[in-house]
Amino acid sequence: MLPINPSDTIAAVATPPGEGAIGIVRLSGSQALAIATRSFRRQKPGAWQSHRAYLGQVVDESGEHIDQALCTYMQGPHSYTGEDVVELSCHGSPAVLRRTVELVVRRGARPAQPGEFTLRAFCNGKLDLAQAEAVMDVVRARTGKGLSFAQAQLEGRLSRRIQALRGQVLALLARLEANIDFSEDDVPPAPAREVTAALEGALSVLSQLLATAHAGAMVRDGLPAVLVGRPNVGKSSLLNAFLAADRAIVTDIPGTTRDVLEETVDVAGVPLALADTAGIVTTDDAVERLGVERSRASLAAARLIVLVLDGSMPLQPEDDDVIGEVRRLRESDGDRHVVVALNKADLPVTLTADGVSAVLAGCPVALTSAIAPDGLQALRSAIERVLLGAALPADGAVVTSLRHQAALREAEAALTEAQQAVAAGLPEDFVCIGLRAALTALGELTGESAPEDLLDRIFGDFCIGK
Ligand SMILES: Nc1nc2c(ncn2[C@@H]2O[C@H](COP(=O)(O)OP(=O)(O)OP(=O)(O)O)[C@@H](O)[C@H]2O)c(=O)[nH]1
Ligand SMILES: [Mg+2]
Repeated sequence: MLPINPSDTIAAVATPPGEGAIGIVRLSGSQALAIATRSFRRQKPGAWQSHRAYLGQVVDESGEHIDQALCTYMQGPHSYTGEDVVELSCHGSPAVLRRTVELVVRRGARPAQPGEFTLRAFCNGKLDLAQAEAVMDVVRARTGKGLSFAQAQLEGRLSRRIQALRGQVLALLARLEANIDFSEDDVPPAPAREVTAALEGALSVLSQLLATAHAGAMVRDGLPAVLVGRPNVGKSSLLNAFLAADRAIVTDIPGTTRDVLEETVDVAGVPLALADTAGIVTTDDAVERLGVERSRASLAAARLIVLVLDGSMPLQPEDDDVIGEVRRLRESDGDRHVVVALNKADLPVTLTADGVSAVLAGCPVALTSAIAPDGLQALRSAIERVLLGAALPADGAVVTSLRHQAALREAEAALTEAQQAVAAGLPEDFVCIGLRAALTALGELTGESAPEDLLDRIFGDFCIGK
């Protein structure tokens, strides 16, 4: 998606739908100020200065006041899009915002497409593609860690690593191409040792970046998780403890929860879509049976299973049934994580971690209490370990997007082929093919070589007004 017409001035509401203290209508393009001056009457008329806010009224063609507003003018290129930008900060009323957008459209603006402001920023060189994507990640971040990764990417931390890497690969390519073009002894050939070392350096940067991708994606996208177990072990109590809120009904009657209840929970910066489920049990009660079916569906869909057991009593036959189901699921898909919560640890402990390991080997077991202060600490740490593994770099570049991960893997494969060509003593042309493919893959990440349909996909996913 290249801008439909880059000379159009675009307009959109930039704040969320619904009521708010303030709602902003944003304009970008060469006519932004002209349209604003036709739609906004300043309280103190005068010359417009960039990066100043002016109080006045949004006024329609007949002179009717739509709303009092603050109008901020940002002259290009010193603006978000790189073009002239005007923001009208009105009262956050859906009626005011709709009428204001309709007015500026009648005055010559075009309604913006989703992501079109950021697309313009990208086309005007204000942001590269990875940074543009980070804008949406900042908007959508659900945990503090997700936000700091998105901010780092927006600030250019990943882009700089990629640019440096592209620079190294380009230098090597230039060197080899010079050899091919002037093979009549003018240029000494690059020794294979040197080429190999350069390729190894680039590959090691790629593998450092890729090592962050799994955890980075978890933090950005989260994953579906489920609390399962037989009735009365404390699943709903644990959900409430995670949320520090009285969200799910808790009673001492087995079979309290009938329906699946899902909430987002932040564990070590990973937004878990955590489902509390009905206790899994064989029952004649028709309603409970439907609940158990839903529990099984949530269990099958989860990437993280928190198997809850009551540590204050020995394993019951119903526990064994649930353990068997979890074990089968884990064996059928190794990418599914399981953590055991040995709950009610505030009571005298009967069931131990060793006892659990004897029936379910290889899963971390955490002592939990839904009622004790800090009763979830061990469970949180266990989840962090199974999901994130080794610590992520606090200030380094982290790969969070699957698209970036795929581009880096492509670059890695291309450089590996180049390395094999060197090792096999193939002509330099073969090495150059690999280097060029790596450059294209890296360019797709930052946008230098992004095809139009890729831009369509990326910016089409943005919200309107961003
Ligand atoms: N002492 C103690 N009691 C707990 C703990 N967690 C839950 N309970 C109690 O155990 C009983 C059952 O708790 P729930 O959270 O409703 O259990 P559940 O697994 O959701 O039960 P179902 O919805 O019936 O499957 C309630 O009386 C809770 O107060 C805990 O950590 N310690
Ligand atoms: Mg329950």
